[in-house]
Amino acid sequence: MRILVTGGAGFIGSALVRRLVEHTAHEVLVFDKLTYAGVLSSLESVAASNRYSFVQADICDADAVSKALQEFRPDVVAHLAAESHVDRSIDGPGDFIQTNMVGTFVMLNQTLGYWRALNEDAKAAFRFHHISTDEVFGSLGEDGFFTETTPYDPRSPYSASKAGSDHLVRAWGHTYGLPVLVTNCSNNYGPYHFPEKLIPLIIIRALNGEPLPVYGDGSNVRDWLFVDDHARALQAVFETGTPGETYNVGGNAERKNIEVVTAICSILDRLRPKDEGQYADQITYVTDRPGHDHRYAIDASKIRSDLDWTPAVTFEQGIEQTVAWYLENQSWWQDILDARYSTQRLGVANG
Ligand code: NAD
Ligand code: TDX
Repeated sequence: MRILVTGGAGFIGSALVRRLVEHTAHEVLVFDKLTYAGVLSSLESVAASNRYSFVQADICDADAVSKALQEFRPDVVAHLAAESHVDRSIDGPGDFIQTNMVGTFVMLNQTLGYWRALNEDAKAAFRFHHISTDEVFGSLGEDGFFTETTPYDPRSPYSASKAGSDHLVRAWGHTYGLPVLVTNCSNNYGPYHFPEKLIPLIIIRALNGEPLPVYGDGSNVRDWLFVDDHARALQAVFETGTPGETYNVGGNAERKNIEVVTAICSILDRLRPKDEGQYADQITYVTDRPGHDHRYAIDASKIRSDLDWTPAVTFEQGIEQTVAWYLENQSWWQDILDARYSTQRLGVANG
């Protein structure tokens, strides 16, 4: 198949592209603006493949989207391009509305025009796959799980913009018959994760001897999904999922933030012991994120029963691999620290 991947230079997009190029016969076009979060070196291992190509462009640019569709002629659009960081959405929501909502509208509208001109077989086989988040469902208490039918209740500018984009995608499916798929997944982690996110930020700051900021009391819970497991789920959904359906994807690995941070510290104590003391000595509780959602947890039974997908990597295996990857790939993250973002606090709303 020919797969157009928006946001393919990002964390999850690049994991999907590496998987598709290295483990399948599919052809891939990455369509990416290369914002602060787009990292071309994450695609180095596939750059020489003749089944990989790249175009630098904005999903809000209808002409650029149309040109990419007409020239590449995809069977699948895997739409991952987004502004993805909750803390940045608190500081500057405008880019989130623009890229996540307006950009998704442009992708849908241009894709619809392209799709309508396909022959009947190609039309029936085509998929527009929108990659979204469990944050659209809001915040859970101590019990319960998000299912595909949980009502939407987004609470941050980021999750509200993703909820809006999910609604647009389903509307294009219902109204125009575009064969759409939506996946809502939990917190991903793994190699090539941008240093603004909790896990890479903690690893890098620990190695640099800096305070490890835990928001609030550290009791917030996330359901951690290893990024390669997610990439495998995405492939299963666009290859075999039923158009019009939504699939929740989760890691079945709920952890409190403080448990994640202490797990990283103890792995580092073993793999890169400090001269004096332990990494956990650097843990510092800081002012909470405004509107901080308490708990996310996914019920992934639908994708398990319908598409035979389950996560293969446990949290203990995944976090060990991830810490080891950051130890072995300092040049990847040091370039980002030097040029783009150096792990400072974001998202403290100051009125
Ligand atoms: P990321 O921030 O690492 O990457 C986003 C990519 O999109 C970057 O390469 C960036 O350059 C590109 N991009 C941004 N704006 C663009 C625009 N206007 N036009 C073209 N390209 C643009 O994000 P990620 O963590 O890889 O997330 C990918 C998708 O998965 C997003 O839609 C996100 O909402 C969703 N998601 C992420 C997680 C997670 O834990 N990371 C969880 C659930 C859902
Ligand atoms: O320094 C920190 N300290 C801290 O305690 C940071 C950066 C985060 N946190 C907390 C906030 C969250 O409870 O850790 C948890 C994880 O934070 P993030 O890595 O910012 O992820 P989150 O806000 O949960 O959102 C992520 O998962 C869902 C992705 O960024 C989203 O794109 C995805 O939709």
